[in-house]
Amino acid sequence: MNNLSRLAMAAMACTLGLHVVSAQAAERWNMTTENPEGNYITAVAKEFSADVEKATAGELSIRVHANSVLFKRPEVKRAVQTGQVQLGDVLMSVLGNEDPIYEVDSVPFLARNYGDAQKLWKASRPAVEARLAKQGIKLLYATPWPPQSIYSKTPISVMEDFKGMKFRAYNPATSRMAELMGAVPTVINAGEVPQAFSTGIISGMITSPMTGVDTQAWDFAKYYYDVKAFIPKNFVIVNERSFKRLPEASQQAVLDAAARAEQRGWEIAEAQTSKLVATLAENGMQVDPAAPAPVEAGFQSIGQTMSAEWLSKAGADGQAIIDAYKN
Ligand code: PCA
Repeated sequence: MNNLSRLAMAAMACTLGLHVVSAQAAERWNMTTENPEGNYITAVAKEFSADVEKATAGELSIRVHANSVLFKRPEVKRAVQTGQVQLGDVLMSVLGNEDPIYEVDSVPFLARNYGDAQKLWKASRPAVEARLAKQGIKLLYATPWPPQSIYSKTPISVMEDFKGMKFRAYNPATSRMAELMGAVPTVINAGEVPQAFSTGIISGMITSPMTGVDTQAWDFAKYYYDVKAFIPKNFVIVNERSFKRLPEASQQAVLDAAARAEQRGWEIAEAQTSKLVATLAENGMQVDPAAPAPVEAGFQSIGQTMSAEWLSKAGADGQAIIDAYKN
């Protein structure tokens, strides 16, 4: 080693040393979140971060990176698992192909209102936590989306109106649903929805009024049918090793802040839903407070098919969740 590289090494060691000292003073984490500013799931994440910082008196600070700038939806879980980022917020049901337990909240017509969705979450949470724990991931909290409803460029009155329609899917369950509707599923990120509509890649979708407002759906879809087919959730997960490395008091502070975030998320979702639907109408969409009867019936039957399919994939664990949910 020449003198110059020795000098460089010494300088590096010095920097590292300083880094360790400052890390003891304050741990800095990053959190990747999916949604844009203005989305309440992002707001809950930011409040969670502020809450943790306050509760740990600045010992742990969490920087929230919104709008999927760090990782896209399909990459988030792996990024947290491998420690590329400490914390991630992601749609739980995007993991449906990995394990059907993750997509129980996306079985149409199983839980269509917040009360039922909360019961379903209570019944399924331990199984979700157990799966994540096996992969070195800890679940912190989950936030519900508003109920999922239909957006379309053209009016819908019967199930045949979906036939051949290019229909956006955002997880395995919505792909399957589109197929059963007779539509053609196309996977599109939420951020790319406006462009996909305007270029004719899709002409219909099922999502929440929150995502409708985020994407300004009135610019590209005229009709909204408030089917309320299911209530999916985003969950916030943390790399277990990073978590365990925190002082015990900070670990507890994170868990307490997570519990508060969970409570807030469900309250905000419920409080905002009707306002979000009203925003769609105010901007000129034709909002139907329910699906036309034949469409409601069509979804009912799709729900039955998908429930049966889900149960056969999810096995005894799945049955136990449904039993706990129904009791
Ligand atoms: N919005 C997300 C998932 C569910 C929702 O309401 C999306 O459309 O991608």
